[in-house]
Amino acid sequence: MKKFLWLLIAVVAVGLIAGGVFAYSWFSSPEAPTLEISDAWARATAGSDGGEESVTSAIYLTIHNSGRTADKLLTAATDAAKVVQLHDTDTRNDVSMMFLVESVDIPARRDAKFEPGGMHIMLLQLNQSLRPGDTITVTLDFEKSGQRTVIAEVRAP
Ligand SMILES: [Cu+2]
Repeated sequence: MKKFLWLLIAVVAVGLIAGGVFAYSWFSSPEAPTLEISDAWARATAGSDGGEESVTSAIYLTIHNSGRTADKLLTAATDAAKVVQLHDTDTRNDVSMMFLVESVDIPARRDAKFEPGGMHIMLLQLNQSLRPGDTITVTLDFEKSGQRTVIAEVRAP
C-alpha cells in the first residue's frame, strides 16, 4: 500500500512538472503569430546538364511560427514570374499530382514546410531564366502578419 502511495505521488509530481514546463513554454511565447522564414530557394529552370529549359519553377521555404496564434499564407508574388500560385501535392499509387490551394495554414508554435513533393509556391509564366546562384525576391502576404519579403536562392533541382 505504501509503495502504491509513493508511486502515485511520483506520477502526480511528474505530471505537474511536465504540465508546468508546457504551460511555461506556451505562455512565455508571444501571443501574436511570430513568423520566421528560412531556407528559401527556387528550382533552377536550366541545369548544368544542358537539358531542355523548364518553363515553370517553384519556391520552397520553411515558415516557423513561434507565436501562440495561427496565421495563414494568403498569396505570394515575385518579379520572376507573372503567375504565382500556392500548390500542394497529392501522391496516389506513386503518381504525384499538384493542386492549387486557396491559402496555407501556419499553425501556432509549428513549422510549415514548403518542400519538393509537398507544398510549394508555383511559378508560372516566368519572366526570366532561373540559373543556379541567382537570387529572386519573394513577397508573402499573411492574414495576420502582413507582408514579408524574402530572398530565395536559385538552386539546381
Ligand atoms: Cu505546383
